[in-house]
Amino acid sequence: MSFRTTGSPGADYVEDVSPGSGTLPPRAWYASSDAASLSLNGSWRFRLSATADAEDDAFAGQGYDSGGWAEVAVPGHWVLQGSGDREFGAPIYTNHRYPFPVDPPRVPTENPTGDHLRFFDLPDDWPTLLAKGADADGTDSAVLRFDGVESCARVWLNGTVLGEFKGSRLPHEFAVGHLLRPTGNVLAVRVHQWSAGSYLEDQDQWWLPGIFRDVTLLHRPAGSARDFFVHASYDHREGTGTLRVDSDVEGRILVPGLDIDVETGQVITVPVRPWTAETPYLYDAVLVVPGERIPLRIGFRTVALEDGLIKVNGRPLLFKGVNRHEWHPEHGRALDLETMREDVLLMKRHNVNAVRTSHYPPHPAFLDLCDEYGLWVIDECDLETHGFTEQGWRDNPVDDDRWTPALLDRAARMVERDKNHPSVVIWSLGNEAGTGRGLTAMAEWIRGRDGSRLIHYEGDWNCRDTDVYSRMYADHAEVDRIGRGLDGGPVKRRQLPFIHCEYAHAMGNGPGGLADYQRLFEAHDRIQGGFVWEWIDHGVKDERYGFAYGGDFGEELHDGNFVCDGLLFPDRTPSPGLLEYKKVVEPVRMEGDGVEGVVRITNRYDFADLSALAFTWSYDVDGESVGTGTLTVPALAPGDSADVKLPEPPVDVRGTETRWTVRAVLAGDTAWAPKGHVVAWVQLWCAPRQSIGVTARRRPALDGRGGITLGPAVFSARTGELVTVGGIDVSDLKLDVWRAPTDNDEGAPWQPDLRHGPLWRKLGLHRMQHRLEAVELSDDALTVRTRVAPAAADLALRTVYRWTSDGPRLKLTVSVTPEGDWHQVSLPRLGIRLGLTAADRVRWHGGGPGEAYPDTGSAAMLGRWESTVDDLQTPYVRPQENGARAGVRWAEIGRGPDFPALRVEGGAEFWFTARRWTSEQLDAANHLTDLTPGDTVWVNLDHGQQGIGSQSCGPGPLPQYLLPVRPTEFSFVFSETNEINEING
Ligand code: IPT
Repeated sequence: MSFRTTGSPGADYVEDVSPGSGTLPPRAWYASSDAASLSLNGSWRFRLSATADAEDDAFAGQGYDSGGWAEVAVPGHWVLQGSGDREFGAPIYTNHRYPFPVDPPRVPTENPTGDHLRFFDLPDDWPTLLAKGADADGTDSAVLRFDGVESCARVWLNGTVLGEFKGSRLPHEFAVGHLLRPTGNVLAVRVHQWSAGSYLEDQDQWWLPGIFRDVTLLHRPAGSARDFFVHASYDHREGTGTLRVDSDVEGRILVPGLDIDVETGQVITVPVRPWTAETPYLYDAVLVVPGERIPLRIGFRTVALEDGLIKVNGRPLLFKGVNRHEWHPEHGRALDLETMREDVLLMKRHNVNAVRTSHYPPHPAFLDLCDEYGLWVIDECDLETHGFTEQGWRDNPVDDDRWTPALLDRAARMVERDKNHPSVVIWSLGNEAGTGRGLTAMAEWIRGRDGSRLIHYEGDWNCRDTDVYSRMYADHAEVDRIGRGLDGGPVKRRQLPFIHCEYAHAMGNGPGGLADYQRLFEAHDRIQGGFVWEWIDHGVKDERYGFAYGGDFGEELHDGNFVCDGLLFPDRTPSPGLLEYKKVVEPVRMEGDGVEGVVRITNRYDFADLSALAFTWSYDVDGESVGTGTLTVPALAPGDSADVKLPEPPVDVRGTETRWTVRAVLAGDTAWAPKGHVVAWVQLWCAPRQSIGVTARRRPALDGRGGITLGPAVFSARTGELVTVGGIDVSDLKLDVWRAPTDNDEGAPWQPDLRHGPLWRKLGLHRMQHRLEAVELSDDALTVRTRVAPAAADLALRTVYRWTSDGPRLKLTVSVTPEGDWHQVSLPRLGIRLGLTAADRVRWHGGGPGEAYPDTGSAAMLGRWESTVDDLQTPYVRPQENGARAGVRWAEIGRGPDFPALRVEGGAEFWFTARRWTSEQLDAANHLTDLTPGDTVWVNLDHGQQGIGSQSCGPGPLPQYLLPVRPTEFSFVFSETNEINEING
């Protein structure tokens, strides 16, 4: 006899592919200005069970004693709550693999199930209100709304089961008016971590069960609107907007700013200011129906596919976008309004103009913010079945008709909820779900319901269902081919615009190559921009590690720190990648010739003129500004340029490096940044740097105590190693070619191209041995000859250190000659490293203030900068090479006031890095908490660094950013200085 047919008898709905039962049809998300609502957020009673059917439904009834239950915060994920010892289980991170057997629609018997209870009384005026409900029996007089529950819930109110639903990041509503009581209401929600819906929610992120968005009780008065659709288009030829608001319940629509007062369903055309992400003009309006007034913010804009281009209001646009997952390091995907606003403000301040809501519709309030501050949105449906790739996409739900109702339900819940947002210009069917009839059905439904927007889905390489050709992680060469229309593909695709919906994988240090992509995006009309992967690292705040990533919770399967691949650190501090992106996509291009004193200014906005910006100049001598002023720039229209004359240089300084820095700044306060905020900048040379000469005037001499003296320095006579410069002790100065591989150096295992990190390690670049061959004293130099090579290989770098001095200064010339077959290898870095004790502060003239590498250096501004050693570190969640300052002319490092500092000048400009641990320690660390500062500060002075690329999910560094192994000579000049005294902490 079989008595167990499904994983959970009594909970059959869990494995049912249908979207649910008992819920109301989807509709627009809005806040009524006069119909009451009651937030049920807060502390809820909570009981966790190991399986879906461990407990019966007695808890949902009146009078149940839940006194012994725990409490959780709603919105929230239970695995991120409870006591520190993971009282309620732990988060699981997998990229695309399902953390359970692939046996659709079955889910594990072990199915963490959270019973939630909320007791509430109605506010005093509600009983009377409810009596005047939307229908005679009061059924619809109140609606209970869940904005997001992962992954499946059954709901009871006062002991009556309302229904079940799936679709975690979508709203679900029940009519509850007839069940409400003035006092003592019991809302019971049983939430299952795993359900058939989990197969559709295989996004690359933490699996986080719980009621993670708001729960709200909405009074629905008789004659309330239910659903409405705002159609607000813009005719750019006429300068007019056409408005029609369709509403389930007839009423009037009032737009005071436009003198509009018309009936719902009526079409009206009037002159308007259009909405764009650059000029987010919204008209306050009210929809008045017999039962309520609904405030609206209307943006007039028209999205069209025309001449093979995505156009808004008649003009093609260029997306400078990011992929945004919802993330908070303590609350997971339960974001509060201020965190959402912070995301939007950070985007606007970093010149980001678009968001793909990867890979599900965000909290609806986020879209209100996008409307208000101005961001283009690709709204993506809550759908990903990526794990089916493990079985060659066999049984993929999107190609199985049984699942189509669930897919259509998800499409409808997204479109209906978000249809009134001007910021949403494209609907996306989902992400990484292979191909199949279900996707076509979704596209057809969406097109039928809303013909005013375009449809996106990256997996549709033939563009069968979509209006835009979209790809992820295409390399630069392919993007160029696509731009030139040489990429082939079916006729339909060839006529469509291209967007790079994911590119520039921002995992760890990087992404590299952004500027090269942007040049291609700007060069080809067909390419309408891209969306960097991704906005924020999903690190989980953790006592043990600072921020935890995959594997830190003992998951059976996990994908490590692949979940930390954002432009923001988990605490929302911008990473160098975001600063680079800001510079690369800046909306004003400035170029020119500092000697001639002319700067060519081009408006790179798609819609706005330059009237919101002011322009300033600074004249810099050896990195220090000696004069500033403003520039008068015409309010150029989008795409227009003007040549603007710079003033006469304020000083005439020969023989020093001089340059202009021109900045475009906000002329006044905006909603997203204050007056003076820098939007774009450029530096133009007047006179280049002269490299310093050191004439060899001193003779090295044995000091009779085992040392060799030369100018300010003492060396070991036995090893030829530098011991002191002036009063400063130096240790272990030698050639260094190793860096702690970045995530992008390591590359993803599936990458077909050469992965540098693993090759470096295989060759042994991290364990180079230095064999001393000779210490030679001559009339004017100390020469130390070495052979630097890894065990087990016949590859080597013959390295000669030649030391000379003019008295106060000590010059080191390093010559490196490769031996053996290095032709397939490039080096992580090439330079010297040395140890200093008691060094805390650094001052330098070069790129700053932040780190830069060969293909991430756009945002490094030349100037004089200073920092503590600790502040030079970039806190990548998984420690790796970081913190290099580029284009350094000279650097001084010392303890600070009243102590001597070591000054280093480069023969050529160099890369400067200083840290309290070695590269080997950095390499060995898995979390920031593994890094323990030692007494020595390790300083790297690099002649070269390899670029970063984006191979953790995309292409590696472009060839021009590799550091090939070839005969090389470079030099540094050391001296002792007291100038660091000028730095006062
Ligand atoms: C791509 C996914 O769409 C995205 O969700 C994320 O996983 C990203 O990669 C990597 O961080 S899929 C990629 C493996 C082609």
